[in-house]
Amino acid sequence: MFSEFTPIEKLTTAAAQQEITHLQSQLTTYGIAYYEKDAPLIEDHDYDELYAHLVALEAEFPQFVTPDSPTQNVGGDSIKSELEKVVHPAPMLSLGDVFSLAELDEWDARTTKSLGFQSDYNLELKIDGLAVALTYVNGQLIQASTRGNGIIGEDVTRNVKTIKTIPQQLTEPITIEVRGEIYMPKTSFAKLNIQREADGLEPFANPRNAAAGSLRQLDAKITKARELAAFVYYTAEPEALGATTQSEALERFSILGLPTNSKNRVISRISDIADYIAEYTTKRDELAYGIDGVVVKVNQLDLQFDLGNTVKIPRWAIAYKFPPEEALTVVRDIEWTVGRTGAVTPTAIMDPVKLAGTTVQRASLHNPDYLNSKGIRIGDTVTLHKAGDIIPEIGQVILANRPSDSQKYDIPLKCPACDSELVHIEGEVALRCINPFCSAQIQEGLTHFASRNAMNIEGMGPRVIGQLLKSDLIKDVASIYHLNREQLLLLDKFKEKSVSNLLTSIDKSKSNSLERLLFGLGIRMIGAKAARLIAEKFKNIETIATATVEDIANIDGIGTTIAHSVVQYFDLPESKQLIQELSRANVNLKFLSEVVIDENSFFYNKKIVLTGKLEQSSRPVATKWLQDHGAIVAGSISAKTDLLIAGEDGGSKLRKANELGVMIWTEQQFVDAQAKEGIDK
Ligand code: 3BA
Repeated sequence: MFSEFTPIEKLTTAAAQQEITHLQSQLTTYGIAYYEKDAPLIEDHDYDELYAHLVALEAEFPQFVTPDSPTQNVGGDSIKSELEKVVHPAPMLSLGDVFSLAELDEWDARTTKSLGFQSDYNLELKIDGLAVALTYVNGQLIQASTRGNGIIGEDVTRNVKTIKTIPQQLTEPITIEVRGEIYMPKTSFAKLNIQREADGLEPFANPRNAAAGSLRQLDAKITKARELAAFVYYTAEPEALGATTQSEALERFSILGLPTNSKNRVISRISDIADYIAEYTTKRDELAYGIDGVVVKVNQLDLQFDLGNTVKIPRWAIAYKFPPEEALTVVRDIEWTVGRTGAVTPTAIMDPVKLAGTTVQRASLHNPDYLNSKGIRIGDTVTLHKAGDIIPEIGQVILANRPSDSQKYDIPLKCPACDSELVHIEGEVALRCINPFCSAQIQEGLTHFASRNAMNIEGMGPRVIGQLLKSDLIKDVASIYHLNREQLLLLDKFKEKSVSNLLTSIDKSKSNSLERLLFGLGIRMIGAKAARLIAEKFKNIETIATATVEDIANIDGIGTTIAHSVVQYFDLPESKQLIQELSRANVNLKFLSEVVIDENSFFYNKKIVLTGKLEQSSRPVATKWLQDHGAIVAGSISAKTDLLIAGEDGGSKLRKANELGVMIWTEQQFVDAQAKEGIDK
């Protein structure tokens, strides 16, 4: 977008000075927003482009390089948080980056020339997270710190200790400092932003910012409630590890129990990176985490040492950044929807375009401030990309393409569903409808109650709920349990069979464990995870309803805001009445389940069929294991099946899966994947 810079050779000295000063101050502002506030003002790629331009200008006009230029800082970021400071035993460097294969070839040529021969390279996916250092003494995790400015980081030990995939203890009693990347899985990122939007908060721009914002908290409980994960990829003390290459170091990390990314590959010529890039450009969508490029490292550690580091970056590693996947489209409409909490959110409806593997037509505009800051008007041509590799997001308006008759877009003053006056609650960015009888809020609340992660009432989606409300057959969640056959038969397209199916799933939902109900009630700030923690601690709804803010905030992973919200909810007479009605309808109000389903599991939400004889396990055991990991285990193959696990003598299911092109695993592949769960994810 900034390619319209004046070519450097055409600049006068005065013009260059002006441009350098301007870029320095611009990049400093962007740097603070990104590193300290975890809330970037511009796209990463645009920052990189501006930064590269400043580097080029300063190289040509070194007289204008000031000590406080963003290019002169080891990391470009200063540290102003309230967390304790930690001095890194060895500086944490940055990675140099390139944006084309041609630049990568140049880097390879320099490296080869320096060494005098061609070295092997280890390729790693470049995880979109933030760097941390972990110190283990005699195998025990004793300190964790962020990178900070590379010299001084922030102490995040308490926070990191809440991350499940980072071991508190290694499998061997060694003393070592290791470094890696903390990230937020894509699904966790998407869920967190949905919850934040419902809570009237600004969503995070991407998983990196969400991870940084979650980790750099004074209250470790907040970190715990977020789902963070990590990959370790570096130590400055390879002797302690007993590794001689980067790829061996990764294997050793894994043996020590540290999470490592298993997608690395050793190549002997730089041109071999093309296959790797092509492979992960395609597979990018399926990964549980966001990536923004590939890191190339000289594989032999002694050669890394020979090449050494500059002040800022190692000479033996480089990041190849993926080109931004961007598309142009036209905004045709802005739709306003009322969520279950009354938050009214705008969505841009655009001409459909292909973007990073899917067709996109809608992008959330989050809230009025966001919409205003982008300055979007109906009819505008906009750039579109995917935040954190998943969420479609508008970049900017192409003003040159704005139609001459376009009008400024006005934010609505009234609720699109119930026409009552919308309000801005202090401290929130969201616009809200505060009418408790708003039909859209009721509809959304009921849909949420019946949804898969809440009461999981199959067949009771938004369409059915809409009809039930319209025909006055339900008014609140308790009334779902009073529905009968005759009433349901009145619904559009409902026959004996569909009615009895729906009644069965309603009935089944009565025996759900408490956390599903607690989540389904739609209490402000209570996501599925908080609901689970609260249900597990208090065991039944009566105890929760009478708990104090302090009791609730005592739970690890629950902060006082959540605790207040719970207490406030159960203080309402309407809530007490609702619980009584649910109890009378025989809805279970106790905590029952013991398994936590990890939504980042490979198996989560996958439709899986088993066939043939299993040698290393039995059908019921495998089925239970799959269900505990969130899979939907079905009896027969269809086009919707995600995976067939085939033991000996698969028979007709195996044939059918082959015909339909369903993915097929041997039992050994399944066993290997089982072993990997919780390591790689
Ligand atoms: N490898 C980020 N730096 C990385 C150790 C070096 C390095 C990275 C990397 C410097 C990733 C800069 C911040 C830093 C630890 C300093 C990776 C990734 N290697 N795979 C060569 O996946 N994002 N980032 N981290 N020390």
